[in-house]
Amino acid sequence: MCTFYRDQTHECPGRAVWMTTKALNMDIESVSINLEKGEHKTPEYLKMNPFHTVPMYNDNGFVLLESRAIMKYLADKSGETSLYPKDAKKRALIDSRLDFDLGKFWPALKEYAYPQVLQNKLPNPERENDMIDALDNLELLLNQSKYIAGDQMTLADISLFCNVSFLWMSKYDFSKYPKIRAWFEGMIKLPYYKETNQDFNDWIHTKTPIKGH
Ligand SMILES: N[C@@H](CCC(=O)N[C@@H](CS)C(=O)NCC(=O)O)C(=O)O
Repeated sequence: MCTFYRDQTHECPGRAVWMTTKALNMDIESVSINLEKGEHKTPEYLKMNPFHTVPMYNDNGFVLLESRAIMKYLADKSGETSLYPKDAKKRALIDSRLDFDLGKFWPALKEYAYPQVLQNKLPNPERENDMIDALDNLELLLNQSKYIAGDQMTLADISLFCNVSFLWMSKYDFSKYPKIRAWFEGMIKLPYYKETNQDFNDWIHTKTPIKGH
């Protein structure tokens, strides 16, 4: 049996996997994990995943961690080829954008936005520079093509969308990023956007907005 474990509040990586299952038209059982209640640290969960992270995917005992790896695996398994094509160059471009997300965008978001939104901390100017740099890079990418890795939507768009939406829903000011704004407005028109993002949007609206910058 295949089961996908995601955090109940649907922070960024779990939501990206969930959106991917919908984009691929895959009907996968999902289990909601309440991090605040420590459900990711129960003996049963730790047995599958000693790193106690979500998302996690369990395909008949084959356990996979890391959202981007799970998304790629699901795309390959589904046989659908537009989100993660087989062509070496197209795939390499998507991989490079996903690495940008994992290595640059997500760490900047975690250090800059998470403490403000989740712990009500003041913005850290150094971390703010990293966030601006990551957003400037994203704007540059979207200046080159309609989507993040070319002219069609791929896994890179879904992964980065979930991170950008954390900032967006926390009222970050995107006025100097017209390309990101246009791309984001397009992504929220996806037919499965509401189903996969509503709980997150409701949850984040109960948190502290990003402070002025
Ligand atoms: N790079 C990982 C990040 C996974 C991650 O850190 N998830 C957080 C929730 S957003 C988590 O599991 N936190 C609980 C913990 O680390 O104990 C991915 O993309 O899947």
